[in-house]
Amino acid sequence: MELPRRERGDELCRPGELTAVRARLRALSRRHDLVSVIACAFDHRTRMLPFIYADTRMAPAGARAVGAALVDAGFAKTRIVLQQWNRNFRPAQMRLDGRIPDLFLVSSMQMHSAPANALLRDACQIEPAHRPLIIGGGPRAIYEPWTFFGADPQDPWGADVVVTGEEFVLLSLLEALLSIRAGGESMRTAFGRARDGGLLDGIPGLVYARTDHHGVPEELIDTGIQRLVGDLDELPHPVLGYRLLEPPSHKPTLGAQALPPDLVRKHSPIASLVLTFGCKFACPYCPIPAYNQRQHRVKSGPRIADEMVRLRTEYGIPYYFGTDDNFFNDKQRTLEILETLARTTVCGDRFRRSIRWGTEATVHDTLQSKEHLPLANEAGIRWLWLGVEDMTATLVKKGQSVDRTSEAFRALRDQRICPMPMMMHHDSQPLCTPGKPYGLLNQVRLLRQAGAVSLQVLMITPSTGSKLYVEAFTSGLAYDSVAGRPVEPRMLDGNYVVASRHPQPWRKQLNIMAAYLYFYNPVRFLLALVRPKTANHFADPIWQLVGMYGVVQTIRRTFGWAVRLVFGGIRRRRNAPASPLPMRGVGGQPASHALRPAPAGGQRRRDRLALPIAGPGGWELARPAGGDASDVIERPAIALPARVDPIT
Ligand code: B12
Ligand code: SF4
Repeated sequence: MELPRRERGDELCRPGELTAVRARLRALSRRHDLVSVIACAFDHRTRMLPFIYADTRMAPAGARAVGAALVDAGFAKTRIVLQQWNRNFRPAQMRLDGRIPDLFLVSSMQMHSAPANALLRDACQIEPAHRPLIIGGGPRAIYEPWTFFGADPQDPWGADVVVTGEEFVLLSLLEALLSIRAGGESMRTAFGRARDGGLLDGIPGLVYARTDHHGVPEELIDTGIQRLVGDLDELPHPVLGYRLLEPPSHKPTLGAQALPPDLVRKHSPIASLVLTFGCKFACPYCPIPAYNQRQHRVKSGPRIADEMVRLRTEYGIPYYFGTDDNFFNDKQRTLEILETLARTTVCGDRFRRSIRWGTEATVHDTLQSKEHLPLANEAGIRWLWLGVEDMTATLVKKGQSVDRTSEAFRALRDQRICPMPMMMHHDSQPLCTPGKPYGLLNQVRLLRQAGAVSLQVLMITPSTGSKLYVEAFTSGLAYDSVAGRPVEPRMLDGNYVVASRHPQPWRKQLNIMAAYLYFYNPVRFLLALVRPKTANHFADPIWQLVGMYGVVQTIRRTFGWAVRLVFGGIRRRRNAPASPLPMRGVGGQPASHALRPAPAGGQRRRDRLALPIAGPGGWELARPAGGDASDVIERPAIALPARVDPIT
């Protein structure tokens, strides 16, 4: 189920609204000496392909954006702890400026839920009188805010409030709290008063708990879908966030100083930067268009140039990754960005000599902008991740085909831009189809021939906030456990087969390994040394080396799951994950972020689901079936231990 859409015309903040709240907070902050710690949750068990290097060497933009917003608002005593670099960090022991922080913020993706919950639990060990106000946020919060609240009265833990939106929501919350906070009052107490006085209910994008007198949550209140900031130039500058990073360490406590600017590049040589948000396509397995309320939001060319140049000169960061959903989505606005960057110089040097960057786009839009690819080269683009998914467009149609994909790859290579395909494996796709381009290996081969430098192959997996999400569960497509081992959030990354109708799902798991091994291997490495696919002679072999290391990690981590799929009994789910606590909107409205069951398979719904999908055993089978068969076991379980790996 997708996030509901706000009323037409009311999706965006008014122009200047974020700038105004930033200014008001700056005035307010002079009277409040706040200390804040932001922790970015990271489950190290998720380290494998396709992002084995970028996952730890690119300080996440979300936590940095929150930090930048706090500093910009006047709260300079802020530190960002990345579990990527600090896996032993314990919030109960954190002190900054000699104090227990006033605010403790946790940023988490869904797959990093386990360490995020451990952080929240640990923070709740702090005595209530000194406990910081605990705020949750990030992609997990956007789609499943209830997961930040413990529901067991015997074991209370959790956030005080969850932000289901972006900087504007957080800053609006802080403004509301600081406007009533008495001198010396804790932020948590001020929050309690604001909540009980209804002060938070006018800020869309929050979920908070109403608690009993022991502090145990009784119900969750959802203030609705956030308003999005349309003009991304209003966002605080990302240069601020890099000043706040906690240096890598093995200690549970915080260091005396943040990472010095001259060491930022060493630990985070790639900077992820928000350039645009949104995509005009509507792939049924993707939550992005609904999250963006079908809006396309952009930064201006001059602003992007300023961000990259300042990050390059202040921290020395040479590589950038645009967090775009589809960079070429709007040709005119893309051209404006590219033209500005191509004109910009960095310390007298041409932009593309100093700054190299990559981003994501679709095959269709890349071809639409084909004649502008020389400009993209001038603007410093060196890598383009393309959502090819399935070259034959059997899984989903978004303007790609074997010929069009090859054409786009050739056009990119001509401009020294590395094409980086992202593929989706699905039930109806065989490993190999001799003489036809449908099989997974056939497509990988074609992609490499066309110039692919890296490869992403993921199994199609229910994605929170997508159209198909709830139905993947209610139809019994999604697994609950295999051979007694539960499907955990960390496994929802597409690397594990956790939703399939294939009679031999282990084949799917092995297919992914085979595709990676076919692409990254010592023979190809040697070939890349003599006949690289890239203009830079070293780039192709280096990608091969990183890829080979990644393949080893992927096989090491997922092979056991393949074995379970061979021998184990599969228990399927019949219900989508939902809040164990009652959830409601403000004024008795339904809660916008509570997943509601999909309507029982009427004709209209079936038609819509079947539209982009074809092939036996694929997602078109994901239709509600009658009865609750949550405990259907397809093969007798053998006695494999239901082991759960330690988090670190
Ligand atoms: C760049 C990116 C990556 C990068 C870097 C990720 C990183 N850690 O920096 C790489 C390539 C490594 C990556 C990998 C993966 N990614 Co990714 N990635 C993205 C992408 C395109 C941009 C993320 C970003 O930086 N956005 C910009 C920042 C500013 O936005 P943000 O993080 O959402 O933060 C904002 C708000 O959420 C909020 N916020 C964030 N934290 C907090 C905390 C608090 C306290 C508050 C109040 C607010 C708040 O404020 C921020 C500012 O607006 C997003 C899609 C998207 N457009 O967002 C997917 C996305 C984050 N990725 C996703 C996924 C699934 C993955 C992978 C599992 C894919 C895969 N199978 O390999 C892996 C996971 C790897 C791993 N081990 O962690 C999903 C997460 C889904 C979910 N519900 O958790 C997303 C959302 C895509 C999607 N499906 O919609 N990814
Ligand atoms: S093209 Fe990519 S970003 Fe756009 S809806 Fe499809 S999967 Fe999502």
